[in-house]
Amino acid sequence: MVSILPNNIQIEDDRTGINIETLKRAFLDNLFYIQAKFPKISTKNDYYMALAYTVRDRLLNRWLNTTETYLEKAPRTVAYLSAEFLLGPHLGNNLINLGLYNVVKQAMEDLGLSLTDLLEQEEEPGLGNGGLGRLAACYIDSLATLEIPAIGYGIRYEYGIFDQEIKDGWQVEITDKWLRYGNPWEVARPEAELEVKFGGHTEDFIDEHGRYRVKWIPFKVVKGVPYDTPILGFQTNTANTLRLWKAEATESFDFEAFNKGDYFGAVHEKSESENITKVLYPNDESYEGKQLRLEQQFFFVSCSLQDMIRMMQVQNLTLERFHEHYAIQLNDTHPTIAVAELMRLLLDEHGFDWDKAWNITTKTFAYTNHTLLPEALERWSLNMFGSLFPRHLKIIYEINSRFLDEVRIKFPDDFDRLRRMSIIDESGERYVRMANLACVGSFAINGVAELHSELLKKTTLHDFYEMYPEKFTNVTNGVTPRRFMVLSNPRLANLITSKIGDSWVKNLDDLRKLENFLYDTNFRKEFHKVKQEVKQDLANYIQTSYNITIDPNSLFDIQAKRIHEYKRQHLNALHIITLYNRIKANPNLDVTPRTFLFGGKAAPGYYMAKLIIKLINSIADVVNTDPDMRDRLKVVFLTDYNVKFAQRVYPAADLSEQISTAGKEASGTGNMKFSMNGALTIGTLDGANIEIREAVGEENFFLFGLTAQEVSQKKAAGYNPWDYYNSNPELKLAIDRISSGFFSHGDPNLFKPLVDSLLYRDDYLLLADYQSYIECQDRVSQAYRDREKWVWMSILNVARMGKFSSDRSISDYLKNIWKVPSVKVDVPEYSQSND
Ligand code: Z57
Repeated sequence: MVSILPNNIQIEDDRTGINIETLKRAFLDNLFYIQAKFPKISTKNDYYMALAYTVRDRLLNRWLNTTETYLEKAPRTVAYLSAEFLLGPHLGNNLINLGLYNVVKQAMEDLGLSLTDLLEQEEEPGLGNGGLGRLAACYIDSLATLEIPAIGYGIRYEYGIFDQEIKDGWQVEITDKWLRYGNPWEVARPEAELEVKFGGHTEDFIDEHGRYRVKWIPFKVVKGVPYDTPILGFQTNTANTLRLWKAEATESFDFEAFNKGDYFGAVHEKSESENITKVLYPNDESYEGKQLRLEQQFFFVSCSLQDMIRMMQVQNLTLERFHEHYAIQLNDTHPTIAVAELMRLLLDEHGFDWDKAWNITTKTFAYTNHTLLPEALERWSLNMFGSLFPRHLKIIYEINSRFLDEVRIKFPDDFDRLRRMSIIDESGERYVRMANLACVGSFAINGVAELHSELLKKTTLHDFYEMYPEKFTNVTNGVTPRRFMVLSNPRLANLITSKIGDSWVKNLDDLRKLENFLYDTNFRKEFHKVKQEVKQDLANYIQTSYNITIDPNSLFDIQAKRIHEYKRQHLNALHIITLYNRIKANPNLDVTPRTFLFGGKAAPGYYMAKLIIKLINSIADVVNTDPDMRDRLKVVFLTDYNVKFAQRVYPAADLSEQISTAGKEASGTGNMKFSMNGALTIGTLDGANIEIREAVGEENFFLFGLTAQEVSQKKAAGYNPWDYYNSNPELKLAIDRISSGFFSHGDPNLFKPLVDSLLYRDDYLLLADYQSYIECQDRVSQAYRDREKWVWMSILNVARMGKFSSDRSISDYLKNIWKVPSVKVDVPEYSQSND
């Protein structure tokens, strides 16, 4: 292939060389020339930055050659549109994917620095809330690893998910200033800026060919500036691009206002525009209907679609083939306005007629649904939507009217069905229903685990399933073993590799080979030793950061995820209280020592979730200091749970809590990360738990609770939580302990809203599942006493997790939805002559 460099330019060895001396020289060079520091006056951050640039330099060859290959070959491309990418720190992951982890570690040691310390220094880009955002990050990793031409499009939030602090047991939110010290992983591309319109009105006109056309005269125009980050695959040359958009004011706007002599007005306009990408909305699975959020969605969608069109024009491809060139995945309904925006671009800006534009559009988009919770389904007030996007509303009306004609033909005289399926909700104040738009505008619709996809067809999207059964499919979620095994748990990864080689990192099914070592006592010992060492690491960390001593020989029982009533962190709390009560009643009871660890953020406006955090911390205060416990129970709420911290937590777990009410957790992905690291799961038949249990074997999984079907039957039959409260003394005592003020310094009011919600509503059936959960936990405690057996089960969990690699998920998307072939990227060898 042709070199992308002009002949007379050499890529310097200091920027590409990977032997240890070169790496050290390059590092010091970057420290000097980029950070403008020398070792004597360097901060830890200077060292981090110097190393980050050294690693980035070694990515650029692959990145630019990938870009050039795509430009030249114009291959079919996946565009993954997501309002969130919860990436986590880049440095460690890039070292793993480049295969440079060990040599760089050594190079740093030679210079008297610790790689672990430098990795700690990175502020992670927390551009997401939880599962959905982290899934997007795993998927772009796998797309690059599988050498698929792909681009991730999203928003460059200036403030990502808030940092959590705990004050007096309550969550306090602190703004996440992640860009404070600069971001060495991104490259701004101001030359590729685009304009996005908002508000105003439309005008109809007849064009020079006598055709009816529409013009959108906006109220304001905002600039979108792309910031690109390379996403390198594991041990491949493919480095795809994550393109995140930042909003800026247009010069023309400033200009107009300045001309009127309105200096403050101009500056105000500027900051208004830039507000669009200021901050991530911190709600996971509940939607707020805020105008700025809708503006964010349209902003990044419009930028991304215009960008794709522009790219095709550069490549001399006709837009008639847009759907052949791009497969666009809508990550939930957040980017769904793309259906209307692509129609607008094709109709108004590129002169297509309706049928042609609609044909292209509906062959382009595919939609992933991530939840059945009604409160998470997006619907925008028609007034707001119409005043921000007058043209899109008209387009949606037209889509809807044609769609409802189709429904009428398939289901004559079924007026209720028409009302339910309409993209416009007309039952009261009028709304645009984004899930309906996504279903109508996409050629594929998928849920994220088997059960979830089945329930979608039976409930939330039932009408759409009857209308378009062929669109529906399942893609069970997966997670990347690079970040969540190799990087986060090097001890385990090295042990595995020493037994079965390293092919499992790319072919996770190869972990099955571990089953051959089950009968090898030595291997089981080593496996157990690794788990204990990792637990010791976490114990040390907790000792230093929280000044709480926890015992690595106790059972580490961990629930780490967003705080939500359906995830039932408070059911876990009821178990802790039950154990506490048992020991109080019988201080010499022979209990299995346990350490309960919690981590997770509550949405700032979600009062009940914040109260659950306060409850856990209040229980911890009592349990951790009660001498009767004799250190047999410890409870720690780990502050500010994020990707960086998650990487410490998953490896150290013995028990993974996946205890959502059946039918509520679409998939879960933390469940996979724990299991891959050898934790056993206590869980309900919900989301991907079901498939995890199938994979690891039911004898290696602690199952409890009602099934999704039983849950809905029980609710239909009129569920009464008091029946359970009154008939179960342990349950009653646990709840009474909370309501009496035992955990709140005698204040019976503090937790009253929580207790009342359980006794009077219990939407998530904690009381119905309590007994089953407690009995299951008793089996867990028994099982942990037979450590040989436990280790056995733990090894089987690791060995049988192949299915849950995001590489498998992406292969499913490719085969069943995207149909995008892989493309090899060649990277020519440049001069390596300096050594
Ligand atoms: C989110 O993190 C998820 C669903 C949503 O609708 C929103 Br909004 C945010 C999560 C689900 O709760 C998980 O069960 C799932 O594993 C994850 O998305 C990825 O699919």
